[in-house]
Amino acid sequence: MTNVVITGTGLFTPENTIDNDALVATFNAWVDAENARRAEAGIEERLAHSSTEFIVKASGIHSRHVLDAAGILDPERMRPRLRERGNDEASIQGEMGAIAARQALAHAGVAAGDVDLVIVGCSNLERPYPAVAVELQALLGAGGYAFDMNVACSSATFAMETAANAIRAGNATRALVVNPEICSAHLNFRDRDSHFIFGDACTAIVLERDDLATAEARFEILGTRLTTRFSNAIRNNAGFLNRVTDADPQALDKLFVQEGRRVFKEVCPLVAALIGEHLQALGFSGDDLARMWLHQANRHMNDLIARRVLGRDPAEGEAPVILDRYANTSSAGSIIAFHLHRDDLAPGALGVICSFGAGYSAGSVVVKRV
Ligand code: CO8
Repeated sequence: MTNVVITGTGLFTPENTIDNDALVATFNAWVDAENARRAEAGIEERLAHSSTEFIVKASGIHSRHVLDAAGILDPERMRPRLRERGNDEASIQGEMGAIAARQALAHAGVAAGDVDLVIVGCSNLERPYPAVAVELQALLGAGGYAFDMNVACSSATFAMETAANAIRAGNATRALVVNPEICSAHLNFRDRDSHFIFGDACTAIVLERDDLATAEARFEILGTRLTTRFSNAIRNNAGFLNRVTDADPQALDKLFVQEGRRVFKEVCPLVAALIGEHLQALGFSGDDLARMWLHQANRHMNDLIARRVLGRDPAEGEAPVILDRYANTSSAGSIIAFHLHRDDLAPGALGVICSFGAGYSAGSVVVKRV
């Protein structure tokens, strides 16, 4: 069978950062203004303040990178302000994708023209068509074919399986998987339960047929396993039918909405079982893992999943955490962890990249350092 290897990764990190204190100050300023409005209107129900202490304790998040901080931190606006691109300009996701992709290609020592599959996978695409992936293919000068896909936070691992299968089937030789996540654009910064959760970033991964790869450092994909189970606990009702159902496009259900505690309880066992069963099917166990690059939503979730898979507390660095400074970047999270925390692994070391989120969906990619 054709072996598929990961030979390069890239990461675009927006320059702007917002720490918890700044985010909470804006939120609380808006709450005070809103409560004053309510008092004036004779409405009894009052909104509660947010707090940095809660955010750190509940999630492990300290700060996040965003494409635009000023719009988010303006209590009158509380959403990013991004310039609309003309049809003759690169789209925002195309631009982020090109930066991350060029880094990944340089890392892999692959010319863009030798790529024959580009998959853009993310939680929200800035337009339905033409596919951002096809635009990115043109921006990079890649060949072959390209398409977009969306499996929310699991988009990267689902796209990796798709790319690996295309390479194994002989339909592609070198693939780029790109995850441009602009989470700040679909987050309700006036929702106390979730205003702190997300950040923006874009990752890129190069996958190649092993016999064609030239990069010295490679990670062979030993197997992929995906699972989905329908749930409304994480939902976003924005869609092209909003216009014809006369739904209010500004209604809050057209943004990210979740029952966080329920997600925590239901997703952790699902993910731990997925990784455990996947390892077993490949003839391994948790004891064989040198590293777990987990989806970055919540520090406690990752600790719990790692503990269940390994059968003990993870040692420092065994399940690297990047959400402290990136927050949840949806599908980019596990790939950022992989991008930043893999070079120290010795040949033969085994690891798992695992993402999970809305759907529910979860994907496991078991890799071996070659
Ligand atoms: N400040 C202070 N107190 C607060 C705040 C706040 N900001 N928010 C809530 N509280 C209070 C609550 O009111 C509650 O008070 P009380 O006990 O008096 O009722 C108390 O704190 C506890 O509240 P919770 O039970 O909600 O808190 P948790 O400990 O459960 O923590 C979390 C909340 C951090 C959200 C946690 O539940 C969590 O991380 N869950 C998992 C979430 C997750 O992984 N979701 C996956 C989403 S990602 C995904 O699938 C991709 C979607 C597409 C991307 C979308 C981009 C925008």
